[in-house]
Amino acid sequence: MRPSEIKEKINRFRILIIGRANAGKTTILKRVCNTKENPQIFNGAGEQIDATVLNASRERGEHDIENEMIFQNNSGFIFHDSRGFEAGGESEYNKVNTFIADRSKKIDIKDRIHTIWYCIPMDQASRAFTQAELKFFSRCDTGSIPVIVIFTKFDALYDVEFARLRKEGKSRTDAKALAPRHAEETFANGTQLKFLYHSKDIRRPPKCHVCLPDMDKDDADCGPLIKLTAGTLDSEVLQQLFVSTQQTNLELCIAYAVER
Ligand SMILES: Nc1nc2c(ncn2[C@@H]2O[C@H](COP(=O)(O)OP(=O)(O)O)[C@@H](O)[C@H]2O)c(=O)[nH]1
Ligand SMILES: [Mg+2]
Repeated sequence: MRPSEIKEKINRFRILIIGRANAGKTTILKRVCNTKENPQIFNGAGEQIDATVLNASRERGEHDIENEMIFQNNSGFIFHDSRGFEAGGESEYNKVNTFIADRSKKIDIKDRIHTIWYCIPMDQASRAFTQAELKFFSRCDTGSIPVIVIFTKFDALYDVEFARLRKEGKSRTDAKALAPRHAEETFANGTQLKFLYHSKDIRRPPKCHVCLPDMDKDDADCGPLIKLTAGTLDSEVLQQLFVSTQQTNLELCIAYAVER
């Protein structure tokens, strides 16, 4: 598809993905669009940003929140990427907040943000919420836009559990087999989720969350994220729009078609 054709497509589902650098955002977007290619990037005025210029700069222009990223492979999605507000910086937070507020005022449904995916990586030593995350979930008014937290790199917790099971004397084979389920249980009963959904400091908790391991692997499965996203949309128009982007997720399309 030529860039002009890509831009012309009207039926699009617009997602804002937020998360610190290296959280695994781009990896998830590629997985969702079933591609290994980098996205095409358009600025706020709809002009394509030159790929040769982008390759020269490390940022590749992905982190201006106004920019639209579209993957040739699945142009039903438009993504906005925010690298979050690493140090809890007020100006970065304001940028995200303003962007969400501005987009919410758009009259045309296609210009609004339809879903927010907030990525929190599990491969960090502390695994505590950062100031940026606290700020977002205590203050950011996302209105009617569903916010889904994605606990990315969840396989890091498998590794932790594997080490623990080995210490308990389990064989390598047993520890490997048990680690994922143990990690999921430990996490489900752990402090992070309790804090996210029940702390009085978190005044605007997400709608739901999903844990995604091994998104960097070839056989990665982003199905749980797709299903959850479809499930959080409250209008039928948006549900249909979302399902129509699911070229790679036939099962979901069929499920909705049957329901209707
Ligand atoms: N172990 C593991 N590594 C991942 C996963 N997802 C992404 N990565 C790696 O994390 C690094 C950063 O990913 P990227 O998508 O570029 O992060 P971004 O900066 O948020 O866009 C890359 O080296 C990925 O291969 C995952 O689910 N598990
Ligand atoms: Mg990225």
